[in-house]
Amino acid sequence: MTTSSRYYLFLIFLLVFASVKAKNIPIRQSGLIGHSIAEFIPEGFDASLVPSLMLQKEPVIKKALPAGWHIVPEFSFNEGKASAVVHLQGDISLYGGGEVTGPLLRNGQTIKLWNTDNGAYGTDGGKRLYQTHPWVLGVRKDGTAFGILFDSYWKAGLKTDSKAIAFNTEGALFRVFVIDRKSPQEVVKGLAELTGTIEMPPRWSLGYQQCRFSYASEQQVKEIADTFREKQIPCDAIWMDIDYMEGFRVFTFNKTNFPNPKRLNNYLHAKGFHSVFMIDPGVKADSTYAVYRSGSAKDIWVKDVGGREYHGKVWPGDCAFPDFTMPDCRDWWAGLYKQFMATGVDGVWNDMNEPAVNDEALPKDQRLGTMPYTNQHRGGGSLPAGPHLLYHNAYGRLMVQATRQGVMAANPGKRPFILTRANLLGGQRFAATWTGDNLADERFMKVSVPMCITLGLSGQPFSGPDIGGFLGNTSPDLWAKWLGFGVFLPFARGHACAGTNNKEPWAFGGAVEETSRIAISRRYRLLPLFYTLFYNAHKTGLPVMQPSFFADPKDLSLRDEEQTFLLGSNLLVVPSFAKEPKLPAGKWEKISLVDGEQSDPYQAKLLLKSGAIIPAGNIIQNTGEKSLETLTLFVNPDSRGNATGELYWDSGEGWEFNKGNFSRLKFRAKKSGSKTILHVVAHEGSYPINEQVAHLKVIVLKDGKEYSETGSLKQGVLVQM
Ligand code: MIG
Repeated sequence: MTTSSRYYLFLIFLLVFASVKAKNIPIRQSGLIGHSIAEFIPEGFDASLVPSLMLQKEPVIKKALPAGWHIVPEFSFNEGKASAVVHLQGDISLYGGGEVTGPLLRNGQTIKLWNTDNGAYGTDGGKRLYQTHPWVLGVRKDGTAFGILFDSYWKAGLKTDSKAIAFNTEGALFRVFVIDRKSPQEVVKGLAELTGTIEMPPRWSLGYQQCRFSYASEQQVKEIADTFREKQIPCDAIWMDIDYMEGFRVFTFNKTNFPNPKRLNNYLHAKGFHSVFMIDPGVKADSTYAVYRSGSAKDIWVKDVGGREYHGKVWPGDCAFPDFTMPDCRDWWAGLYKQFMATGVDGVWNDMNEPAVNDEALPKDQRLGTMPYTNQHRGGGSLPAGPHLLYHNAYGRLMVQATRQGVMAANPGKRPFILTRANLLGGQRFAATWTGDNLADERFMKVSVPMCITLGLSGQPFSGPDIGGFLGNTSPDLWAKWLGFGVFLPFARGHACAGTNNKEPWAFGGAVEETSRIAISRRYRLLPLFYTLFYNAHKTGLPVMQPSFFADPKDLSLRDEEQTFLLGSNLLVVPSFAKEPKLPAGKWEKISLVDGEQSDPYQAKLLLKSGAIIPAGNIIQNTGEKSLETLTLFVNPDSRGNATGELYWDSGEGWEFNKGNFSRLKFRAKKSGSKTILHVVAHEGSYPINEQVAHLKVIVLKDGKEYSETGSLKQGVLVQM
């Protein structure tokens, strides 16, 4: 029996046996699988119909639910479609859902989980986007919190209103995981216990990234790179969009415009740049094309309902699509990266992997924008065969798993950097993300803040928008405003659609060029902080970018604050567009990083929390330069004169840090009479950080004034106030 006929038999079975009205389904099994993490398995759950791809490992029920556990999902099943509802008691602030537009506070929102290429997607919610995150975070009035993971990626809707959270799928019964803990931070860490964390990214991926659809030739790429260096605007990577390929054939290079990728990559490397190249899933169905031929020989293409090789139109014309559910296919795809990476490519950008298919030739009511739901995926390993309706929302996630596998195998000594447009909850383990085709428009600029916060609350800490806006022309004013805070987003990349104006930092005139230089230099000064936060995200799942209400989860006035955001838990970023933002209580002190920022209205304001210390480095032109030559610590002593903070550092590349070759410093500042004394109070790891830090500069902030002194890591610093 073929996969699809088995699937249809299953559907017929369901239609015959399901009662007309939604049938409530009892819970077959429940219990604790971790610290305050419960699993609920409905009667009739069949793992082969809802294979898990979000969880990092298969959970094991260890204990019964404790008495008084009150968040219990109710399952129902109607005409083959499974749902779960969680009823809410009291006032709860809801968050999450992954890549969504609309407000940060998700009470009263509905999202459709069906990965879709939906350019200019609007800003008030409701539209489908590129990713699927069936996850809701709830925060109670008292600051305690819970999270609900619906473990199904069948096509679904997720409705979060004040009385209930409802997840309605078009597929079989699924499991639900509930985390109930003392704070939202602890719940987000619990999500990481279920779905894993990001791998440590290479340090260069935290620098500023410059992209355009497309830099048209090797010559133009070199000119862009040279201009950054001439103008002393820091930058770490130049991105190659689809036009570098030969006729949009993936894993090829255009013979006229990119004849020698190795030469280009060498050139970029010599100037301290890295390169990122795009790879799409669609493979041109062309029997003279080696990638298509090898895929065909391996028989790894997605099949249509009749068992024939499916073709859909994308950039290159008719394409076959790798069936990433098959382990053989993933191995084959991974293998393609060997030669590709050998040209010196540093990072990979996987686009169009919803997958997007251009079916505009079809009548409007028949267009899907993707492959037919009945297409067949063959699975293998732990994945059963299933229709596209089942695997659609996992397609990008499986693609980046294979990409990561290939990039790792090609350069085992390096940390992969992969950016993906489509993904699934848990997919942060494989790739970073950006928020797709936004518009050069103030509303898109503003919504980019809650979008990235929400991704962070949904397991994906490494995200950012196309700064400046992708579609449409960007005005100097919009660019300056957006970059002024965009440099503090976890992923900081400028990008522009074909046919729009130039959007490099110098393209908007002299004044905005200076604003751009200051903004980007500020990010580079904060590289030690960013790196520390990424390490923490890798270790614990705590997001790099956090909502301001994390500063005080009991303060109800912060619950819908979405103009400002925190970097880690100590630094508040207030974008220049922010109107009357609600600030967390306490004495936050303004810090200043780069000359000229004080008088530049486009720069975001940076406020340091009372009792906190954050590390900053030098202004460098790329992350390969000496960031820590002067390590600066900004200190905001609390009312008793105390403050603490930390720095994580390592070589920035490779895996030696896993063997102890890193340095993790803890700092403590204390008041002593009219002085503040700063010491390193703990030092973990064997990385020789003392060789990097020639000077330690401590800046103590008090009532808007700075007091500073220079010393060394070993001796500490005494600051006269
Ligand atoms: O159909 O590769 O979102 O970032 O520049 C458009 C060209 C395909 C969509 C991506 C965008 C990229 C563009 N791609």
